[in-house]
Amino acid sequence: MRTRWPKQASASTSRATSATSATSCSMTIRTTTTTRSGGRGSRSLARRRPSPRCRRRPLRPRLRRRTRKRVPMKKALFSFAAAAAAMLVTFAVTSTPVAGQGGTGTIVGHVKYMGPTPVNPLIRMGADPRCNKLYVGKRPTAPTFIVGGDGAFANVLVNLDGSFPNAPAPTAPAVLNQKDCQYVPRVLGARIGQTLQVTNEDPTDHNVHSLSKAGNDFNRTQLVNGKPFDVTLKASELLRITCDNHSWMTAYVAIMDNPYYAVSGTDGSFTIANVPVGKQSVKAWHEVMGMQTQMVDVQAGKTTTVEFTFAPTPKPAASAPIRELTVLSQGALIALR
Ligand SMILES: [Cu+2]
Repeated sequence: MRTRWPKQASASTSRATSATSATSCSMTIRTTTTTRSGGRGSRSLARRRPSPRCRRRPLRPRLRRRTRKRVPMKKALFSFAAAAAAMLVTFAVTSTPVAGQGGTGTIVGHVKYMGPTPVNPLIRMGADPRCNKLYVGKRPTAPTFIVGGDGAFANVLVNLDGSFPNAPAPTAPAVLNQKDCQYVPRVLGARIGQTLQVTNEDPTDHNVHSLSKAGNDFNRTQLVNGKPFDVTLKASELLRITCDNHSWMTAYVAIMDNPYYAVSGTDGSFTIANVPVGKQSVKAWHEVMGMQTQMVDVQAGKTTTVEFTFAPTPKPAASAPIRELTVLSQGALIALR
């Protein structure tokens, strides 16, 4: 029996399609009839039996689908390009933001020392007459505490703690000088990959020795009027440098993996520029007073101010003399006044 298809199918555009569809349905009916007895194919063939819905379904939906697929090549390419562009825009909007994309700000701060200025230890330079000669009539001291009249606290390393995008190390070297038989500066910031250049202005020999725990080892003798020597800093650490010829000489080189650090000057101030916006952890470190941390909120194009105050730990108060001793009960409570 041949299936009759509705007449509303368009004769002009779907003649071939109409014939194919009709044939397909009629073949399905015949096949189902011949394999109905069972066997492996009966189940799948049963599914191919034309349903009343199949018989009643007009051809128009299928014809429409085929018509849509015939898109001109130029139009198809244009649509693909537009879709790709839309995907890129969507990715850019929804991708995880990278620190710094939201702009940068500046952290300006001040470090203060509260309390009586500590007395720095006296340096006896008699071991090297050439150093001793530089201090005739003076009493050289170790520059451990450099405190101004208003409490301005120098040589405090300030840096941001966190993960930041990679930034190239400065091409200019970080310079550590030896002057008046001391390291100058006492505290120095530098970057991984940066060159540490050691110079000598003294009328004596030095032996520059790094006490590294991270692979920044060097131990170099530097003669009077010797040429500067360079060392490439390899790993992040707070590197202590001493001199094997002069036991009082000490410097600290903070080797950073990001550019966000500074050392407070003699006025106690510091500036860290181009800081990514957002919450930032700011650390301040002094060789004797230790570490402090503060959180700041950096906003794009703005300056955030932070102040660190170091103070000596108060000594426990001396116990007052006992004036009166009262025994409240036998061996239980004793009140001291
Ligand atoms: Cu030395």
